[in-house]
Formats: sequence, structure tokens, C-alpha cells
Amino acid sequence: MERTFLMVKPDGVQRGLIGEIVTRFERRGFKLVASRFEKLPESRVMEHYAEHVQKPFFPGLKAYITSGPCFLMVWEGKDIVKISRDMIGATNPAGAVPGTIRGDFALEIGMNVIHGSDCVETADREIAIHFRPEELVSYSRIDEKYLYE
Ligand code: DAT
Ligand code: MG
Repeated sequence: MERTFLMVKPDGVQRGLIGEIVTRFERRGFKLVASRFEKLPESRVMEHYAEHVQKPFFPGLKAYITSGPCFLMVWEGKDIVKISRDMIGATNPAGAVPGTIRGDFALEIGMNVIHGSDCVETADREIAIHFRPEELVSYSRIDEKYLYE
């Protein structure tokens, strides 16, 4: 089954949005398989955002993402990478559709509440950056019978 890496960023944590965000993924039928609440160490920020380190916005992004604790999660389910990106909405909340997380809870690109892996390869890479394999818990959810045909 497909997995993805999702993370409530420091603004989402400070604004009390962890529960709301977790609820959305739970209710969609996805399964939480790992989580951790922590302030990201700089070394992991550099790895996680490797594609952006040379960009002009990176110093601001790094200051923001290390400004407080984040809530890191691995979720599992059918087509979760694409579906979770759709649920998160556009990178710039100004253009994010209402009903999406960014479209409901954010206003600016530099404070966009949540991270989600953008493709399956990225998801595998990001899960490996933030979690050890033994931290991912394998179990069944009792409603799987009525989620999957
Ligand atoms: P996403 O988080 O939707 O995958 P991304 O990978 O392109 O977007 O960028 C990572 C984060 O960096 C994004 O959530 C917010 C920040 N960011 C991206 N482009 C930016 C820009 N032009 N100005 C400021 N921050 C930006
Ligand atoms: Mg991205």
C-alpha cells in the first residue's frame, strides 16, 4: 500500500490545527503509521529541502520551519500521495481552493501550514529522512472492509 510523508509546520502547530488536519486524513480513510512531535534539526531541514537550498526564499523557509515544533507523520492508503496533495491544496494559499487545507487555513506562501510529499519517489525519500523503518507500524484498521472493495 502507498505511503506518504505529511508534516504540520510550526504555524499549523501554533494555531492549534494538528487535530483538524489529522481528522481530515483519518476521515478520508487513510491510516496513520508513524508520527513524531519535534523541532527539526538543521541537518534534516537541509536534507528535506535539498531541492530548494539554493533558492532565494530558502533562508526564510529555514527560519520558519525551525521556528517551533512540527508534527511529522507517515500515512498509508490507496493513491495517498496524489489524494493528500489534492487535500492540501496549492503551494501558495492565495490560489488554494476552499475545501483544501491551505485553502481553508492559510493566506501566504511562507506560512502554508502543512507539507506533503509531491510524488511516490519523494515520499519514499522523505519517509527515510525522518523515520527509521522500525518506527513505521504495520496494523489493520477495522473499517478497511468498508473502505476497499
Ligand atoms: P510544496 O510545499 O507545495 O510542495 P514546494 O516544494 O515548491 O511546495 O516548496 C516548499 C516550500 O517552500 C513551500 O511549501 C513554501 C516554500 N516556497 C516555495 N516557493 C516559494 C516562494 N516562491 N517564495 C517563498 N516560499 C516558497
Ligand atoms: Mg514540495
